[in-house]
Amino acid sequence: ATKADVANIRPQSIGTSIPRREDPGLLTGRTPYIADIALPGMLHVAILRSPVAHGRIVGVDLSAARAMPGVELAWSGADVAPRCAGIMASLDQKGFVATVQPLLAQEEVCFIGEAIAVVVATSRAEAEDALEKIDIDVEEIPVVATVDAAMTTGVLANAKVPANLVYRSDRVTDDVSDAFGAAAVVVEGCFHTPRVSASPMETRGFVARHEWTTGQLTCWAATQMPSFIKTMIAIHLQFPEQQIEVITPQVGGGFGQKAHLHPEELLVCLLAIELGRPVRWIEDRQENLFRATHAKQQVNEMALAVDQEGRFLALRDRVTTDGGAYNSLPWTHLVEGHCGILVVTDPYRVPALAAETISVATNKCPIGAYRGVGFSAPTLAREVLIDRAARALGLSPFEIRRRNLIREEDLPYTTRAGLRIREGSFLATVDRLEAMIGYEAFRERQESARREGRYLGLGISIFSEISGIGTRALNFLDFPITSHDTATVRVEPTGKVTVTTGIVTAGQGHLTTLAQVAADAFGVPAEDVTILSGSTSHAVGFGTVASRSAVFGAGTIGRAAEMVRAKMRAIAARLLQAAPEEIELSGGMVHVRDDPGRGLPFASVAGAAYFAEGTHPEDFDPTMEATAAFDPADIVLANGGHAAIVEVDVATGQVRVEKMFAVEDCGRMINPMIVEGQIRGGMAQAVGMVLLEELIYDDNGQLITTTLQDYLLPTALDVPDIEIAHLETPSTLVPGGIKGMGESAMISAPAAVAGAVNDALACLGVTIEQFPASPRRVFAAVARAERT
Ligand code: MCN
Ligand code: SMO
Repeated sequence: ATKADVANIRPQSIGTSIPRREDPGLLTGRTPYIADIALPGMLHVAILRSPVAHGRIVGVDLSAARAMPGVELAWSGADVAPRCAGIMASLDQKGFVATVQPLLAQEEVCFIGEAIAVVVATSRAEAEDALEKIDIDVEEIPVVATVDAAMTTGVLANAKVPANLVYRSDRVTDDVSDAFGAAAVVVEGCFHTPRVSASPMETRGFVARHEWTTGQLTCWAATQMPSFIKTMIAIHLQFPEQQIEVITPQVGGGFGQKAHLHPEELLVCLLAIELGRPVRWIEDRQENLFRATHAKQQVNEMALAVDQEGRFLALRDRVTTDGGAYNSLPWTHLVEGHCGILVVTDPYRVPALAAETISVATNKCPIGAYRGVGFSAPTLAREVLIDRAARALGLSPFEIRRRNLIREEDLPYTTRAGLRIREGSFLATVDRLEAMIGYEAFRERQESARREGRYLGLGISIFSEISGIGTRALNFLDFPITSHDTATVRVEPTGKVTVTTGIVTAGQGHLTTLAQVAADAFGVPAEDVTILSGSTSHAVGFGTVASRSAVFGAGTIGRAAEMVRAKMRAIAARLLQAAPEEIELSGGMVHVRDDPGRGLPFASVAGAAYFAEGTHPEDFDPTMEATAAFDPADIVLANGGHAAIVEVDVATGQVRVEKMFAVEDCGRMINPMIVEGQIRGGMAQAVGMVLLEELIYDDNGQLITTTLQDYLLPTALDVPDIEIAHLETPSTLVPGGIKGMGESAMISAPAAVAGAVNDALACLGVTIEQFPASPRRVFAAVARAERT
């Protein structure tokens, strides 16, 4: 067997919306987060962060801070440098400029909020008081506050990044000039997507305890990637990996922000080792806004050439990403623009593609992963342009998409960027969305509203999502990383099932859905299965990122369960006097396939394995557990579409989202309720990104949105009713036919909202290409149109 083998799982519990077992703990506040960890003798960390965007550190005087009450230790960059050189983020790609991010700045600080010094004290309050006594002498140097400045001024944002250029890529460079020359319609735009923060409800946090007698380093981390963090601690601190355990009690949301190795995590380990006492760091909300990773800020200069019938001839895209001062590990600056151009034509037949991406360093917080990684911005630009082309040709937005989407007979279809699309229900998605919306009726309503001075708009977006990301998908995206997960499945003597997994849950409900998978693998009820997750001592895994957990959960559990099933079949065959191949597990029984009456309860067969040697076939190995790895044989693509109806108040510039729609095809759903919860959450974030959220830096590189009063997250008041429909095209690459979907709404719902705003204003000749479409921007655009 190979790690890509697809074991058979017959859906039974899969497909049902059983309640989430994590909810009683979450809803009653009994589930612990990092800030709930209290260890005897624990000390607390406060971090001094740079008040300037760019400077040379002349001196850091810690003497007064060290003399403050309760202070156990104070360090600056000079103290840390001999212990750890910093986080080296490199990629084996031609032209990629690696960066080293020190845990505490040494000679240079490169953005507001970069850590300069740290204090450890008996309480957080004492640590914060001591921070105020630290005397820092930082000589300010010129700031690179924008992409334009990065590319024109000659000032370097980070002395180690020549010309401020971290990466330039032109992997797809078809000659598109003929296509553009021959086009009946060319639509183009310059789309700005904002710098946003994933803003998880629980901020980052890390507790470390080093037991000097045993050498054990135990860490409690709010992370999506515990196994990765464990290995990175070992490598960066040259610490024996077998003596590290990373525990994730419950992660209060991550959305990509916690899918990195953060400098603070290594720093807290060093402090715990140095002090021989447990050390805790909890990020506050302000730190989260200016120092946890930012995301998505980029400009897509895109053009689409279309013929008279509305068929796409070519697409051109030039993406410039404002990536901040360093690369985050492991995703680097490539996480946005570069991934984006590789998926930019996604579900459409586009015969020619010329795409270029550059990523530049600025004196801003480094960007990192955020739900919809790479996809959100180019999808928004593409879908808004498709709507514009439809208007120019007098086609409906559904019709133009129908004419260009990949059809059944095109499969497998390889995009110009080299993405092989094996399956997808693209046309069915469009038809379904059109029916849900009631397109004709909407246009009539839009017309009559307009006569009353009200501006309604409809936007739609079609996507496919690279889900269940493993080695194949990572390599396609130019991350030369091999990834697999393992799970261990054990049948207990009483017939209950214990599964250990490397998957860590950040709110997705894996303890429930993975139990459903394991239940179906053995034909037992889900309540007979327990999922153990949350510690690196359980199993290995790449982490809960890139919509991979459903796929990897099903793959690892499916394969490990198959090994244990074979043992159950061997015993049952002997007891029932049948051949092992004839034995099946279902309905809590182990029985002869075509004769369910000839069977034994699952628990009896399990018990026989442990307690009745006489039932064992010759040479039987009674290890009733197995560990298996999984990594899909090819890229697992889910697909779907979104739509939004908005109303724009042209007198105030205010946009209200009236209703949103989603069609999701993630293959077979494990738990439809959880899938719908994922969609709703992502759609709320889409409303935030397109209408509200923006991290704003001024010309000096000062972040001016440092509270949630300035950085506007969507609330229940901003998120409308959401109607959801499902298509189910099972994947052949994954046990149970499952595909991932955790990012889908942030991949394509932003495009739907942006398209709806543009549709509402099209009759005024107004286009909106800069987001968020705040009242100020919309109002100004309408006023500009009225003047001309
Ligand atoms: N699921 C299902 N049937 C399917 C596919 C998925 O029932 N066919 C379920 C899964 O079992 C899982 C959930 O839906 O409970 C999402 O599954 P999947 O698509 O595999 O994504 P992951 O579990 O790997 O979660 C990661 C994904 C990402 S990358 C981001 S970013 C994001 C997201 O999940 N962050 C989240 N959703 C989030 N939801 C919450 N509450 N918190 C976050 O931080
Ligand atoms: S941004 Mo999700 O953690 O891949």
